[in-house]
Amino acid sequence: MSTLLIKGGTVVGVAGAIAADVLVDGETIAAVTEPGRISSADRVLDATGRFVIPGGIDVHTHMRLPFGGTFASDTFETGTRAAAFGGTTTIIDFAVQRTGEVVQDGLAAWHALADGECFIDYGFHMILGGVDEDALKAMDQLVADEGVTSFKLFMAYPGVFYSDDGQILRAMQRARGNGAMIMMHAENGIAIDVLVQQALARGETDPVYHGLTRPPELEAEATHRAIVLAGVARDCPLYFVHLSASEALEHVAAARDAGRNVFAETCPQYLYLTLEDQLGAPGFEGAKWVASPPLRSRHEPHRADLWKGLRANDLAVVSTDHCPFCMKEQKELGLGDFSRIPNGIGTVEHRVDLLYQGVVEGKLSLQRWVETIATTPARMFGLYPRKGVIAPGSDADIVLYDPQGHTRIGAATHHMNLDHSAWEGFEIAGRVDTVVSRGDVIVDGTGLHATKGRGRYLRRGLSSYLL
Ligand code: DUC
Ligand code: ZN
Ligand code: ZN
Repeated sequence: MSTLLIKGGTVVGVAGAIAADVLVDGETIAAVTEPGRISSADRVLDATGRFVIPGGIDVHTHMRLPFGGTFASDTFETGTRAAAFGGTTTIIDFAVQRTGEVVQDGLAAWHALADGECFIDYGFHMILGGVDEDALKAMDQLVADEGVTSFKLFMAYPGVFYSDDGQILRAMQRARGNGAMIMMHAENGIAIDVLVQQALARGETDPVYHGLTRPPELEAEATHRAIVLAGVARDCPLYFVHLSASEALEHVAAARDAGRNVFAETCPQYLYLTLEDQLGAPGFEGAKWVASPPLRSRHEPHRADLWKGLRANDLAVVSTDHCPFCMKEQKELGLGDFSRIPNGIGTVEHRVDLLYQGVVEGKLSLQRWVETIATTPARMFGLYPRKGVIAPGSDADIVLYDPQGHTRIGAATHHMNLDHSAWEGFEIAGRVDTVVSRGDVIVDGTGLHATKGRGRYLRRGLSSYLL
């Protein structure tokens, strides 16, 4: 097996930043040593001036998600290639069971989409679009046999992915029994649909009304309701996806203060973008930023509160909710009717950089950057210590990050299969320099050095955070 020595860098982990060399043997980290201790290897990477961090883990992506009569534009091939360029070496995507479908068939369909296509390692959560007796049994089987240990439910999207409170409670009770994590899309979809119909009846059809008909109160209400239901299910582990609003965060913080098994993630779009600046762009332009939950108002404290929540660990993870749709022929489906715009933003390539910008701006410590983009995601979803840490025995998924580098984001240079960028013109005071996945240098300054299909399916264990 060949060896790789990463020397002269600063290894950053949750415990701090130290000058250290990293020796990789085959696919695995063999040693983390004081600088200069090992002098030779089959290949040497000079990491002088670079941060050496665990590869990014994006636990919330939607490659080829069927939505609103179309499919998310990234395949597992294009999406995982883009992720690799951005320093992400593992994704967890959402397999889908639609109402009336057999859960295992949905999982098989997602394996068929990903198998042989990925540049990086990947796992699956399961979206349950129809909680019934068969789906509940399937939860046990997926946890026991398939390495799928987390299930997403929707309090939004009536008639599509929506689960009612009874279905949610039953899934939570099952999860309490088998150790799975319930992931919740918390928006009151029934009330939202009323507001949407009222807005359309008034002739309010522009993209900005997507945001105005999904107010923060309806995210907060659903968040609180889910916390109550999980409590009734004997404190079933509960993880809120894409938390966007201050009021929802307050409910999560209160539950955590009370010692509950409640966790949450946010996404870069909620940390940086706003209803007025992006979603409210003139004409149909705002469609680029139609996602659910929506971008929140710049005149309310959401963004500052989310950064605070990240520092305080009330928000444990930053994922992307990567769900790209092109303007042409996809977002355009909602011309003249915002409710028909496919929901989603493409960010899988930029999460590591966008969160590093938080470090540059003094909103996040270096350690917390690594913790929220890699270490906690691995622990939360049963991949630790195989992933998420630079330590002997762990997979050699490593990013060399150059704090002297510079990144300018835009559609002309990104690798996602997307005809625009939600991040056009964003500047980052840092740059992904080299990306190592299980010992292979898959990206460096000269480009991509990997073939599709090298990425492996990850059977995940239970969350490390379970009591
Ligand atoms: N939100 C989105 O914006 N897109 C896909 C699904 C979701 O919950
Ligand atoms: Zn969602
Ligand atoms: Zn999502």
